[in-house]
Amino acid sequence: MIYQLVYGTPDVDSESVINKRKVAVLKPFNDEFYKIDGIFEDVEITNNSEELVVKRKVLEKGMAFGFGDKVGSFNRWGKKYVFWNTDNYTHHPDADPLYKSFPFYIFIAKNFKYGVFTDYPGFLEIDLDSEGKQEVVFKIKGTGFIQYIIIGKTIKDILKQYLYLTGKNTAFPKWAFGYQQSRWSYFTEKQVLEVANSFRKKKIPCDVIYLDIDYMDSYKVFTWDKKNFKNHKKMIQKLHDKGFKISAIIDPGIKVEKNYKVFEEGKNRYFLKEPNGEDFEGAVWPGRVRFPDFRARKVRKWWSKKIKDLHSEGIDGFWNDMNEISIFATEKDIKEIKDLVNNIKLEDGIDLAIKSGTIGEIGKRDRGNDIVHLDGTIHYKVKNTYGFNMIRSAYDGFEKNERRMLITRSAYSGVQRYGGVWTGDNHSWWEHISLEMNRLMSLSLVGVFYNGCDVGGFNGNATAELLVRFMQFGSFIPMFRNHSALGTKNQEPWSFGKKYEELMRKIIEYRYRLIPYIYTEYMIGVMKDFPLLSPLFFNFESDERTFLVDDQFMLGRNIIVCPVYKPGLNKRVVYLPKRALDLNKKVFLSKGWHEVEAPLEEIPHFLVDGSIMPTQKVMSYVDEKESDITAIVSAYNDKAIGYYYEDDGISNNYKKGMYNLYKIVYEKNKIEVKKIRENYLHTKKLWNFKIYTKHHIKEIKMKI
Ligand code: MIG
Repeated sequence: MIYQLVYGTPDVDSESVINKRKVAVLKPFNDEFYKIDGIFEDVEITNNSEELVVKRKVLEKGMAFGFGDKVGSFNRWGKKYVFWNTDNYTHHPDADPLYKSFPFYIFIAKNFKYGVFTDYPGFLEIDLDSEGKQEVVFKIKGTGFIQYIIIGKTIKDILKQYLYLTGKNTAFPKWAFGYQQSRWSYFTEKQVLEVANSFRKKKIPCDVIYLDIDYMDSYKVFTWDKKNFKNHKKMIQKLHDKGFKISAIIDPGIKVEKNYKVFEEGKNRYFLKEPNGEDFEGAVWPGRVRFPDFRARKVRKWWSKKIKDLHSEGIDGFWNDMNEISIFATEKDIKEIKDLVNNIKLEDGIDLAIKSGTIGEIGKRDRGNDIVHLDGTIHYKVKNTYGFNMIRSAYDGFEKNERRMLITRSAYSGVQRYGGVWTGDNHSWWEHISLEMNRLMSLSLVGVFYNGCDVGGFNGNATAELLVRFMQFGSFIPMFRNHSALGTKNQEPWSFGKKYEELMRKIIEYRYRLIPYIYTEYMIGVMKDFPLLSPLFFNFESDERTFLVDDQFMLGRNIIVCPVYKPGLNKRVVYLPKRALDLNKKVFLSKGWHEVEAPLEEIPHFLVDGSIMPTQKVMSYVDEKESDITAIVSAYNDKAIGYYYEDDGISNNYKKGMYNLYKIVYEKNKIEVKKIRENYLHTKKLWNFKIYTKHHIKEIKMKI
């Protein structure tokens, strides 16, 4: 059940909600409203011309999960959060706001369970009882907002309803689940090809190579550097011939330069404006830039055409960066600094730093917030949807029936309709392995199923051990992309000598073995609205202990992953909500806490009892060749169920039912294959079932 509450008089549409049918609209404070027990006791609203504050008493203390990739503890209860998309590039435990706004959380108390989605795309603050008085407070800088209360029996059901409201996930191409290599930057086409060739020469599987900002001519979007990427068409061809896909970065800032086509087309037509009607300007990588107003349909159309052109040149995917909007400085800032030079003295101490902008994070300073959109909307009221509309525009640059590989750094609720996200500029810190676990689980809980982080860490220098542990973790998350920053130590799998290269190869190879399982779980999840990566409690919510486990997660419904995130450790404690097969040792462990071994070459991970995991042979890239299937069967009591999904992996024909889905039931020595659907070309394969039971290990071979 979804209730819509309208507070004050909302004056902007975030466009996050697609489905208003079947939503019960409630007026705060009428009788109906108070009938929803436990949620609406004692509501207080205050407003003045600048802000609107809604305060609510909560009857029971509880836990809250969600808000996407914010930092801080996994359980969000007890803190205040700001939603104001910001390029906040040091993810220390208190860094807030960050790049994205997903103002949705799921509240869980003893007697209640519900989701709260506060749909407001401007400045929003949500205080989840930071004062400890069992009070939640929603504050906006605006005249009104819409909130949805989603009531469901289970967390799964609440998330499903949230996706009913904000839209289903768009399915990524199958190759997006292969390994991906990135770096800021591979500076020349020669370098790009060298990296790609190294993967093939060293027999390390890889599907995608990324191009960061240096492929462009002076950072001009939709251009190529004439010197370093002189033969980019040839480069693309060579990469494709070797089975690679290419993803190129796209920033929103358009360089102000006479005769630069994109600028000339956009000027005085498609860009955000100053209050006086002139195009707004800021400084980003290209120098002086202007920003397309993606909120306007005609601008999205114009932009999507450019994406389409680049796509037809052979660029397979895109990553949208700097779209918070991240702006280094504006004319106003420069003026202020100039004034400062004359007026301020060292004696002014901290004031000097604050005023000149040399302290604090870039976006925390309100740069250009009086910008105006083409439809007259003031930017600060819709700021959090800038990235959302940018990726939406890229989405339109593809053929309707084609799957997109699109990720964005800045986002807002509903972004899953157009693409996925990565968590921005993390560090090569041990703490960030555990942080990223929390962030990715939280992204899944706000409905973004294709998510990932810079594996290995973006800023700072990785050590060999850290990289191994980060890669082990990364090999079990939806987007397995290694990325690192300019000036940091290289992080390609071979960067730490032979011994580590061997370890890294094993990690990546294992990822490729798991592709049939990963892809099956992902696609069923896209269709049925459950995430590929999830916290334990998502699948085991009747077990209260799972809510306290924030350093393990599940990949699909059957694998429990327990990364090592501290140096020097060769053991860790794991919690199993159900008996499971240790996939390293191939022994069963019972429900409960265990200390398990975790030497550097192993990441503890478990296959839940009663399930089947289909795996394939290692290949250099996804779908390089046909493969037999080896199915690991975790059947303590001689019983297990598994699924196997297949389709073309690149089109949206799955929406028309053109796929195969088999349910495989193992019971007492017999395998039964049930066709749930067989609407796609199917070539029979040899399946080798490796069955683990409490008594013995056995094998069954058959063609399916
Ligand atoms: O100001 O394009 O998060 O992934 O490598 C830094 C350069 C701009 C930030 C992105 C990062 C990317 C980098 N970008």
